[in-house]
Amino acid sequence: MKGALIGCGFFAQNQMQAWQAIDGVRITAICDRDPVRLADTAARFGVARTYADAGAMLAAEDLDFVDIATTVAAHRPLVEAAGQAGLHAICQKPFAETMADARAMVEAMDRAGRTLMVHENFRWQAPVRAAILALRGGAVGRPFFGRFSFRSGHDVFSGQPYLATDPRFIIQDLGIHILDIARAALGDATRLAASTARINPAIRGEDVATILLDHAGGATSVVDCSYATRRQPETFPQTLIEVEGSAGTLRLDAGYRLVIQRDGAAEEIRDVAPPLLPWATPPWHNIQHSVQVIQQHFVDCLRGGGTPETSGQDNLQTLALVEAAYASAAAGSRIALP
Ligand code: NAD
Ligand code: 89Y
Repeated sequence: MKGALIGCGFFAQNQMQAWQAIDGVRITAICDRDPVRLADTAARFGVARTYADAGAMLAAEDLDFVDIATTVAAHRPLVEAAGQAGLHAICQKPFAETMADARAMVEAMDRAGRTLMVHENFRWQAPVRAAILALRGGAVGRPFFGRFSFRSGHDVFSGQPYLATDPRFIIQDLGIHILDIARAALGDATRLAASTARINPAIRGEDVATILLDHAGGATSVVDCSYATRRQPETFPQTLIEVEGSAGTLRLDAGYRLVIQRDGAAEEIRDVAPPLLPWATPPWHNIQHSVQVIQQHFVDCLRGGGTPETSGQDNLQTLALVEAAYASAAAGSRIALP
């Protein structure tokens, strides 16, 4: 399978590492409008065919898929160009800047009859996946409460400077993953209320968000995110989870410890730490491993004809939660989801 990478920035380096580890897949061409990043990535991964313009690359190359690793503003035109070129596509999160763009992207790829997956990788992190699979397997019976928590003071701005200057920060960048985990664990939401704050005076957007969700299945959950939290141990980039159900309680604790307590049974404690891949660097190794897992899932879906769990269509629901959270925080009201 031949793929091309568009966007050779900070996070794409992980995607390139992961592609190298996936059997039967090769990234044969790469594109970036920044010549330095393009040349560095080409040299690092030994890619000979390089382009400054994605359209020129799609016209010249014989490809099966594109991996879109640019920031969000370029996602819609690039996904549409992939569809027009008859290619499958993976697109980084946040999928789109607006719901209208996201729907147009899904429609474009449907019209082209090609697979569109959003690189929504947090639900594929080994510890998070272990918790989701336990819940889906009935570990706590019928869930009635959940808490999905990401609180950190890690400096994410040095690697991703746009996070400090974009008008939207934590919900669009990080909360989107935690909302997606809440969906994967407890199902879609019907109503949401959010409040936000900016604690760090050096950034433009919000760095704290607390979101209350009503899920269609009857559970209530809290998604709380912060990049203003000073505490030890620093848990970046761990999502901590608690779910209470009719038959027990599940916790994903700091240090990748999954604890399941069921009525009348001894507490079950599992070490669900992610593996440290040879190319990974702690503490990012949890995220880096999930990149390899989600890209393998994409390839498996293409080979087997399946629909990715985080397809473009599926991700419309996650993006709707992001939009509703900003709308709720701005209006100070609870928002019903379509
Ligand atoms: P970045 O700014 O470091 O890199 C983006 C690159 O894309 C830049 O080199 C830029 O020149 C290039 N680019 C932009 N538009 C282009 C176009 N039209 N044609 C060619 N090149 C273009 O950004 P980043 O930090 O690597 O983030 C990229 C995306 O990855 C973002 O959407 C971000 O939210 C996401 N991300 C995801 C995770 C995750 O865990 N899933 C983690 C970090 C970042
Ligand atoms: O961009 C973000 C993401 O998707 O995961 C962590 C991150 O790099 C910083 O919040």
